[in-house]
Amino acid sequence: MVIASLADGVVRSVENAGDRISETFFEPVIRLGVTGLARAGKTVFITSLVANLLDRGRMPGLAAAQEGRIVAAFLQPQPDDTVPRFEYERHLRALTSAEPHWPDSTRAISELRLSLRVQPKGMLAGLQGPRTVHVDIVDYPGEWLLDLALLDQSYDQWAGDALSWLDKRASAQGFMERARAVDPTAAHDEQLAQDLATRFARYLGIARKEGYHRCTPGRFLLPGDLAGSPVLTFAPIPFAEPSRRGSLHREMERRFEAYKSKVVKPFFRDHFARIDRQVVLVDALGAINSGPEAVGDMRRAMSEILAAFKPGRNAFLTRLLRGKRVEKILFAATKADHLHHLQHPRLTAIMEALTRDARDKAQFAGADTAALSLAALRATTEEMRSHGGSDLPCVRGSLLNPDGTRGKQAAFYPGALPEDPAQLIGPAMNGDTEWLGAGYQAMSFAPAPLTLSPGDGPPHIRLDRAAQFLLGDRL
Ligand SMILES: Nc1nc2c(ncn2[C@@H]2O[C@H](COP(=O)(O)OP(=O)(O)OP(=O)(O)O)[C@@H](O)[C@H]2O)c(=O)[nH]1
Ligand SMILES: [Mg+2]
Repeated sequence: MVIASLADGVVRSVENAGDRISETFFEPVIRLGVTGLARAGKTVFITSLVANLLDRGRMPGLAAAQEGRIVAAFLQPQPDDTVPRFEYERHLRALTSAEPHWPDSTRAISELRLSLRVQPKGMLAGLQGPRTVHVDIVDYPGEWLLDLALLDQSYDQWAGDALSWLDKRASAQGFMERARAVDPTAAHDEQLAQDLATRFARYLGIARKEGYHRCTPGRFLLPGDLAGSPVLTFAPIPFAEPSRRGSLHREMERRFEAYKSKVVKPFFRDHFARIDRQVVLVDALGAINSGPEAVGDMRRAMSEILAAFKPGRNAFLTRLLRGKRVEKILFAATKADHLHHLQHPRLTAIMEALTRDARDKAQFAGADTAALSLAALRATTEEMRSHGGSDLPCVRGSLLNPDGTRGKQAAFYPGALPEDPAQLIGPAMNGDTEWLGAGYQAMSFAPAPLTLSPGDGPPHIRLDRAAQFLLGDRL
């Protein structure tokens, strides 16, 4: 333990020194983390943000762009050699081809460096030439932040918790039968361990489809190159004294600890601890459409995710960060183009309410936070339609076919979001199974074919405001 924590500290301070030297003597680097739960809109957000920073015609809300002080923007090789590059060109091609389609699901960490040549403003403007600011954008799954809570738990605490919620869910009964039948004191058997882990992972996949967000350990759903390795070959099993050497229980315990030290800690040390600014994307409309349970579960997942941004909550993280903290956190409700702009303030209010507790605490710790609703890639236009004597604010777009292709054009009124977010959060926290009164319906739209004028990036809603909040003060 002591050796591990010393090593964490040393790596961190060397990195700190490196960051500081390059900032003072060379060119400032902003590390921008982009996270959110699966399908929140991370890939589309980064692709459109980068395209709109390269061609800034649609970025009036970004002051440096509006003032004409960004003289050049270009992509460069990223500084981290072992992190996959964010496949910007491929994702942009998907969104802007003649038959545009949404990019594939990504589900792992990736990184991209965008460099901006910026003319300083104020007193120095006339004296200095442009300077270079690097923006390192890091895309990582929000599920990985949920794993932070595991660091505070022993195997038996985690397994006990997991078994108690699995017990209540009908779709987990296949796994539960198997788990109840094992003898934890029997000698470890690799076939059995693999069978339990496979069933457990399969159940987590079902839970995700059922709309549950808190499906830890996070890598069971997104194993990447760890698939099949012992750190992912464990499952919760009941506790029984004594836990003997060589027993199934002891091996499960050992692998759980290995998952914490070889998977969870390195992510926080190598990636999370180096982030300066963070955007947390939330598909709030999707959750509202799925019903109160999904909203309640999302609210809990959000507060667990945001716990990672509260310094002091976790001893490992406190030691790792050593006083460094994320300076700005933006909470953004994505896919706002599903709604007429008249409803956007309500969506933002819901976003604020979903993250209120966590926001208050993060603010208290010195981070500057904001909430807004945006669409990284606008797929609809707005129109008013008269219906039963009143005007309904609608959006129009091409519906998305189940196979991902573009279907017919339709105008759509999703229903009214409540003015008071408590009307959503209340039933969600009470465990209601359906919204009372008028429902809310979501629609999936296909990306629209684009004809971009020179100098313009893809159409969006409030992406410039997001960029101003996240980067504006450093440009
Ligand atoms: N209308 C609209 N739909 C969007 C927008 N952004 C994302 N979507 C939809 O949300 C889906 C998921 O977006 P991604 O950017 O792939 O989400 P992600 O968070 O990277 O998802 P994973 O990689 O699977 O975790 C897309 O396939 C679109 O259907 C947007 O700005 N407008
Ligand atoms: Mg993605």
